[in-house]
Amino acid sequence: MAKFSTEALRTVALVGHGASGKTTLTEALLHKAGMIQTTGTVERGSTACDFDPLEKQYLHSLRSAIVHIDYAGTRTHLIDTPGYPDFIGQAIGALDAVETAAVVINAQSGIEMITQRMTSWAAKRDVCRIIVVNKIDAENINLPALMKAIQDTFGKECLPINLPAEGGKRVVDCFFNPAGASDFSSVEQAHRALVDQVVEVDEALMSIYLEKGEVAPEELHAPFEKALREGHLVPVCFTSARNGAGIKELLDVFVKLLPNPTEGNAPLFYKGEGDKAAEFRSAPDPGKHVLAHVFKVVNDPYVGKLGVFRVHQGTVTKDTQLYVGDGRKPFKVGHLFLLQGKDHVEINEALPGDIAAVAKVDEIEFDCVLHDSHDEDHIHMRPLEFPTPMYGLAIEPKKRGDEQRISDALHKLIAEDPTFRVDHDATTHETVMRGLGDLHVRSVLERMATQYKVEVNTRPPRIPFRETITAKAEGHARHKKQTGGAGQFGEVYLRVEPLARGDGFEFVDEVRGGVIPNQFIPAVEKGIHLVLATGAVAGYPMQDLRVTVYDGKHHPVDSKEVAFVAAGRKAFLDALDKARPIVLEPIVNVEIICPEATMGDITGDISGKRGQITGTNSFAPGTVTISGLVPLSELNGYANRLKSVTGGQGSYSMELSHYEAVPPQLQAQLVTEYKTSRGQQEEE
Ligand SMILES: Nc1nc2c(ncn2[C@@H]2O[C@H](COP(=O)(O)OP(=O)(O)OP(=O)(O)O)[C@@H](O)[C@H]2O)c(=O)[nH]1
Ligand SMILES: [Mg+2]
Repeated sequence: MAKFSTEALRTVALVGHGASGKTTLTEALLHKAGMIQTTGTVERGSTACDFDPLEKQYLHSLRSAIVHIDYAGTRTHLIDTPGYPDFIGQAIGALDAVETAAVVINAQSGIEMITQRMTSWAAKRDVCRIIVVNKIDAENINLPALMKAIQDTFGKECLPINLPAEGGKRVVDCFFNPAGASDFSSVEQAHRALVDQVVEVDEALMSIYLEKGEVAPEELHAPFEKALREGHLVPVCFTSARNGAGIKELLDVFVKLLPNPTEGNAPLFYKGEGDKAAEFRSAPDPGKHVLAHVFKVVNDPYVGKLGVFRVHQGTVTKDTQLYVGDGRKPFKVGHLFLLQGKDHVEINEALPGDIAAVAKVDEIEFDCVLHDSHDEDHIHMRPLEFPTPMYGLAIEPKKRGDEQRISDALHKLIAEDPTFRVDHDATTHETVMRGLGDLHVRSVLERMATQYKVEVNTRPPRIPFRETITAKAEGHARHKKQTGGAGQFGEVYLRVEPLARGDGFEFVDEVRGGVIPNQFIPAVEKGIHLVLATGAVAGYPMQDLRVTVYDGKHHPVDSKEVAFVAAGRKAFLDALDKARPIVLEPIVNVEIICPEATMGDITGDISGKRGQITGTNSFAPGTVTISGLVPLSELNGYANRLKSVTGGQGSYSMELSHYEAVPPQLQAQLVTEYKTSRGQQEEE
């Protein structure tokens, strides 16, 4: 197999909203470069990147897929990422593996929510950006208006590097080409705008340019890369993945203009822990110590656990011994793979800029750093921020005895996906899986069934209500038991008071003169915690209150731990009776994407659910994003509701905002439910 030096490598992540054509574009690029003989389609499930059975079923990419394109003496490692909001975690992860993010925009629907999000994510991570306007063959599109919208939204540094010609059948280059015919704007103008923008980052070149009025394209290479690195230039290309327009030109942009690993922004690493961590940037030098970052973990049904990594420094060969993070024991690479969708090719070495994979190394986890020297312990990459999943579904095994297999499957799925979580609620005894949305959680369930052959029953999870108090109160209890031999004695006086929302629980010991001996104070606190866990009125854990123990009595013989646990518990219950306890509920931030025509119905619906609209945004013509604060308890079953209101066009995601008191009516209902369930338990 041909070898490519670091300078001959390119790394690109295709990001952007769902259905903008990223997977189809990857197919067209692979075909044009001669890497595949025929182009597959998403609809037929025959593409290199959407190879997973679930992707074929959903007609959406669910995970990032990695291919390589060898073309004109270079190798481009290309990552096709999902654009559906539920699977955005995969796209965020891919940004750490590349020099360039290519933001794909659907010419038909324009700038959409994920277009915007991924563009700002890429900028935040110092990744060079280009914009690819795809589907230029489609009917009813207005490219000049879209170009203006791109500049209005993302800045004047977004400049066309080629332009559609012959009614979108081909594109004409505007960087190396100073003139030519195009469908709109003018090649000459676009060329000049690019040169003007590029020379701005190089003063010496600028004065030559001002003097002569032109500079040779070769002289522009270094400043072009600098402009990309600084975000001073965001080139815009046009393509049709369907009729092939602009595909060769996009490959040429990869080869001639996109940064190789020595020209991009080297990623930020931290050495050390906490405040003492020092920042440094890796050097794309094959002779240095190895630093590689695992940005994707996947459990492949055929090869087992696959750790996919990007080499940032040093050379990884089959014989390299690699440490995983701070692990003491290295593993020998043995087999090193280059990925092409679902296929793997064995390779001998991976250089800085290469994306490769190792199989069956249990210690490898998402986001770990692989290195070849103990000096490199405690190294992390700048942490990525992922959205907090709140969309929940409670699960239980369909078959008894499946618990262990379910837990194993969930562990593997959690390891693959930073936006998927499983919580065990100690008070409700529920296992709740949480993801970013309905499709996300459903895809996990289907994967459990098809890949791991375990099935679970699901139901809406119990809402994680909490309790607190709203008034100050005093409590007192004396615990005394005399049964023949040694007795039990303990007496406690305490005070409770509300704290601000989110302040948790505070325990204060103000006992003076040893009236409760020091060694029994923890027993008093233990008694209080017994009540905290089960609540005062409706069976939910309590928060946001302070308990101060200030007086009591003991007995030299009969005082013991158990007596003070009991006295603490009873005194606390006594105080709670008078402290006007209430139930709190979680409020979530929701983002709903829906067709403009359904906006009125949706905002009305949200208001009817005790929700509050905090903003509406229209990124793409015809589509709006509605943000709001809504009680989580009102959103059970919302996926189906939204589906019916929008005819399946809407989607939503949510994350926790804060806790608030429930309305009195709901409180009364929760208290009754709790009393009934307790009554039943006692009967049993
Ligand atoms: N007319 C036209 N249709 C296209 C073009 N590119 C892709 N499509 C179609 O658009 C739809 C979505 O294409 P995908 O490649 O799955 O889009 P994607 O960006 O990968 O979508 P996600 O994986 O969900 O993020 C498919 O029906 C494609 O056939 C294009 O250039 N022109
Ligand atoms: Mg796709």
